[in-house]
Amino acid sequence: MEYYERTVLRTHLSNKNIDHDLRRLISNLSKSAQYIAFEIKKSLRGDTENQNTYGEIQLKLDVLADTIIKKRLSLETSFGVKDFASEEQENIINIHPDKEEMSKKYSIAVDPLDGSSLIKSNLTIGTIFGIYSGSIISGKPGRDNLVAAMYVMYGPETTLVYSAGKGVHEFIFDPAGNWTLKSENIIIPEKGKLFAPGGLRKDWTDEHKKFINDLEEQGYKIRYSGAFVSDFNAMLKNGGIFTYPALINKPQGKLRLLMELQPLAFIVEQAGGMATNGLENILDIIPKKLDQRSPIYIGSKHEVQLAKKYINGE
Ligand code: AFP
Repeated sequence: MEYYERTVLRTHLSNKNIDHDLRRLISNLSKSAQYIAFEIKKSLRGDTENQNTYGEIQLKLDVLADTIIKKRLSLETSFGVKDFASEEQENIINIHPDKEEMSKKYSIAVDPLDGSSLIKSNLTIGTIFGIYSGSIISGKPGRDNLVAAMYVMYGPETTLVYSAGKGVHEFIFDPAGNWTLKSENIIIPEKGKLFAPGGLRKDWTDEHKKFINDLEEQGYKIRYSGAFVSDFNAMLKNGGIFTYPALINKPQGKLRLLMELQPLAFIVEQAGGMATNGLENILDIIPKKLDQRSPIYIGSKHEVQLAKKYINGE
């Protein structure tokens, strides 16, 4: 199907009968991703002297990505954002201090540029958004607080994958400047043949070592780029498992629950997959603090269930 025949994001959201403010919010964030993609290309071309979109001196790209997302949200007129949390910020910030509390139905947690250490090697990196109803630290498990999640990949193609609880759908940013539908209702294969091991082998627990050894014995192939969002996408499309485990020196692992793990756990469950910390589902965890980290095993059901057996010493 040609680009011009495909459904664009805003039409798709409307057809899915998604709440008006949530539709506007997803569209607003997708627009920010377009600007981030533009700034990444400028930076890769060495065009760092020029000022960025907002007339500021060139910032580190992850800080710039954070700035773009916040600025575009602050320009929003039709709704308010309750909490805004970012990997680039110490604390929750109030994007719309002057808006009515009533208009602030949603909060956002974001990893503005996941994999930013890969920029200089021109590998695929991305942005991860979690959209929460009410406060981000709500005292509720992620399953009862997340209403949507989205990730954008800045790779050979700029793509956007989202779910608002009605399936997982992928869009591609086309030459005409639209997010056009590429695939609807994506389902992760029940079983795959790829794995991402996470961390350094010397820091692995015995349980994790035994799990990885088993996968290697079975002929699974390693796919580990250093960007969670890209490696996750590979598992979503091909089947398999991404893990960043509990390490001997970091029992909570490295990745952040609110900005990275819960959003992608929301998406993988919508696609028929699983996400666990080895003991409980990621979406059943009640986040206690903004930068809470967790071990993660996420992907096809078969491999995640096998991982749980090893981590629990079964
Ligand atoms: P950066 O955003 O600092 O590049 O870190 C990326 C990341 O948070 C996640 O996207 C990767 O899966 C993970 O770190 C890679 O960590 P290691 O460098 O320890 O393998």
